[in-house]
Amino acid sequence: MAEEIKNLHPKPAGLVLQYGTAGFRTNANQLDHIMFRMGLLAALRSKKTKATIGVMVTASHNPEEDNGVKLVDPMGEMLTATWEGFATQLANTEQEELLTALKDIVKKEEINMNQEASVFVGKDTRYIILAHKQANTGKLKDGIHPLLSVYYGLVTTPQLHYMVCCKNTHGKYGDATLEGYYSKLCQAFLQLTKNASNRTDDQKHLCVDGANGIGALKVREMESHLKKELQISIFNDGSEGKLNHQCGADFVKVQQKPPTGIDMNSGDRCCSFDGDADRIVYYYTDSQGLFHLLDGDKIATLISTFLKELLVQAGLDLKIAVVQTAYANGSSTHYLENTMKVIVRCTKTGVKHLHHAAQEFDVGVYFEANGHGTVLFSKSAEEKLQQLAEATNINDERKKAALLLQSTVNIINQTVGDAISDMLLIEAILAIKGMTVQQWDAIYSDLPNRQLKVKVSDRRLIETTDAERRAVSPAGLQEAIDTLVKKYSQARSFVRPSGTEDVVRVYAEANTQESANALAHEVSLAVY
Ligand code: 16G
Ligand code: ZN
Repeated sequence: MAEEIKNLHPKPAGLVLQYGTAGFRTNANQLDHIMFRMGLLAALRSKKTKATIGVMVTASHNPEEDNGVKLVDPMGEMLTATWEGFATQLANTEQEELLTALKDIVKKEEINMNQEASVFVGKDTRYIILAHKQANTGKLKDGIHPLLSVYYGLVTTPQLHYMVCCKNTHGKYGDATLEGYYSKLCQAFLQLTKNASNRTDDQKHLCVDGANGIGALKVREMESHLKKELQISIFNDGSEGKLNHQCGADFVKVQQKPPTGIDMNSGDRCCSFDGDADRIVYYYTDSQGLFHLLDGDKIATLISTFLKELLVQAGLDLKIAVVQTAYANGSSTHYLENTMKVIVRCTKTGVKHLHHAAQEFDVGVYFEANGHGTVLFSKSAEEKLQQLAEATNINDERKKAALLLQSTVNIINQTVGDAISDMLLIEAILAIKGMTVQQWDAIYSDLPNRQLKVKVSDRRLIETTDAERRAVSPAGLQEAIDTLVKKYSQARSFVRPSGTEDVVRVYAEANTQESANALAHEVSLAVY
């Protein structure tokens, strides 16, 4: 085996890649050795944790020519930080050092090589689109012994996270199959929507932009489980358009306009997934043709309001919090803190940071403004809910709330943000509350905002603190930003180096769109 490994999938000499915020992501042509080595690393991680590990081949919202890979830890969470470091080391080891690098990890982590390994592998639609002669998963297979792995084929990223968690909790979280996933989520959806009265066909109808990616295929697979309680028109299903090109959640959020390829009438409730279906944003156009975006912040507000009301009705004293990042619109934070009166935490960008912060509460709702998010329930919260749902000595209102909360727990994919699961939850909440998308949008008004990216010679020169809201280097940059921000009303701005692209990102918000645009522009000049 050692000799085989040495010569397989050689790394181009000198190529350096980093396991970033969401794994490796770059042009698909540069990933041959990475796929192979991540297969090896996944097997080691599995031996170390004595559990099943996930490997997802995706580059999310990146353009079609990119690909990527990330590892999923036993409970369906992101790979732990130390192992992200191993992944980067292994990726950048020159070919002749590969065996030594692997042995180093085995030694450092005291891995028992006789322990069996088990790895679940999934992929989005990318490699098919690129029509690679040799599928990227083929390279993974070289790294993991075939008998040790399950190849799920085409799945969304959150579906793979879900399967890994199901496997390692021995079915307690659900069945580790796609069928198990659809039936758990859809049954919960049907339970929840039983509580909605007299829904019209319009209320049951939703337009979904699948970003020409995996999400569209999976929504189609799920449809029959929904028993027409949700009627979905799928656009950008990959049959014509290019993956993520002028469509998908990232495009809609950043461009603040509808995707191409969608046929929407004024007032229609629409949503967009990203390329691997772990993000979702909603939108509609009003009667004047004006576009309205309901992003991750609006989603977090809707969900946390719903949950808080149910907790009160159920008489459950559980600590609920919303976790956001610096990108959260100032209006959303203000509304959550001052009107909703829930705890709000801000963390660095990247799902793992939000996820960890949310774990500190009984009910932790986390969303990035870009639409990635979910809700976490602590073990004790789930137990209390269970007891209440089974109690016989409580009034009907409490009982009803407890049952609704239980179905809510079941509809949510707690392992990671999941466009399909979030969509079902949002649809159920709107149905139960009898709320239109316009009414949801009117809960608070977003402050106008602008995002820009700036190319610099070395983005690592920018270092930040306070959950990326302040720059500590280069010297003078933060002072310059502060001075610019003071020129505008209700303004806020920050800069941070991207974790996925070789750019610096600039965010600005203010009371008017013109001011937000001007501030973003001025701050980007200060970054040079
Ligand atoms: C990755 C992150 C996403 C984050 C984005 C920021 C995961 C699974 N994904 O896509 O949460 O918002 O990076 O990208 O963690 P940036 O650093 O380029 O702004
Ligand atoms: Zn994604």
